[in-house]
Amino acid sequence: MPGTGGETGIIPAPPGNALKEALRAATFFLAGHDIARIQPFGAGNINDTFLVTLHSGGQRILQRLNPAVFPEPVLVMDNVRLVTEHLRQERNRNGIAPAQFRIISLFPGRTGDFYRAADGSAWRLMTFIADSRTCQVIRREKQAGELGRTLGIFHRLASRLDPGRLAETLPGFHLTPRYLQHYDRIAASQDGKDGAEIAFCRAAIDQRRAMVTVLEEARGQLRHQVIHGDPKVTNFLFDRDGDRVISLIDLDTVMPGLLLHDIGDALRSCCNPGGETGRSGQTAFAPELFRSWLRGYFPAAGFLLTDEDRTRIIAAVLLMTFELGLRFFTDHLDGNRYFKIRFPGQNLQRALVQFDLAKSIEQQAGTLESIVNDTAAAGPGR
Ligand code: GN1
Ligand code: MG
Repeated sequence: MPGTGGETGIIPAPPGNALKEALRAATFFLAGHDIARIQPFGAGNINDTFLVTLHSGGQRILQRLNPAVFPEPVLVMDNVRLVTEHLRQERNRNGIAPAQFRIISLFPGRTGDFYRAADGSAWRLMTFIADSRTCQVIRREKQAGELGRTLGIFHRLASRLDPGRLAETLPGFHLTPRYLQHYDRIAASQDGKDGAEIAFCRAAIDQRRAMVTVLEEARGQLRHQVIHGDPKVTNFLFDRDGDRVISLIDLDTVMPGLLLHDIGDALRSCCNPGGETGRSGQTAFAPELFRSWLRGYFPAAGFLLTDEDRTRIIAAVLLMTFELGLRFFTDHLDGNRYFKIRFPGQNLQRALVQFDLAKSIEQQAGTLESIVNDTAAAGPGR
């Protein structure tokens, strides 16, 4: 399987080939003599990203879509184009300055939007948002508030786009019951020689089976619209010197979905100061970051939520945390075909962190419930 390192699923070590391929892709978009440097960039779990520096000093982001995850890159590109154009229009209409909410653009290539490599993978070139930085984890309340505010703006700007116009590039992406069925099939084919960590994950899943339908059962009463699909901490760009968020990137998963999918996923990422790669046993959900995030989100987009949405915020955070743990664990059992790993067992380690986080959310459910009630009542977003 290209890009995931074949049978073991470990990322291939020599970057030489990847860089050669990146250079070939870059020259589909740019004249070869304009390119000064290409270097690996970021740490996404799916795609391969490179920073291209031009002799003029300009910079671009070059990205290879992982064909094992995105078999239909044309649809992904169509969605990204449609959403970025819509966001731009709505940003103007809402009087938001471009510098406050920056939106990426795609560069056209010589004969189309993307370059097809010999292995079938698709490459595209995008703007690099200069003077920005990512944070690996959130530790300060102010930063959490900024993440909430920015996702709120994204939801508000996307709220008037007809979800029917977007392709469902990853069908059932947040359909947790579907992930559980897939897990059951994979787990049934295992030889049953479980170590303690595998047994822990199996038990963590079995204990929570009943909750996987919590959003699906209420779907008709929940806000459905275009969502981001992957609002984790590292997809928000902060300005270089301050704590202000200036962009929400990685639009490959923009899709019709529930606002609660995004809210749950954003909070499970933001309120875990240990990070997704932290040590299991040391993971805890931070209620003060949760409060700040909601204080940022509600005034920006809280009005989009129904009362039914509001009462399920904690259920959604728990569900998205559990879902990601389930996805990591299933991929570990299945030979790491989906999420890239840097060392054997990394997906198991990632799963343990999410299951620890789920437990921490459950233990604090009462506190979190009162935080939702206090912030929702106080916020002008209602
Ligand atoms: C993947 O591509 P990246 O690293 O931004 C995944 C998300 C997970 C995330 C967890 C298309 O995102 O759903 O929440 O890893 N993206 C896809 O880190 O599956
Ligand atoms: Mg992504």
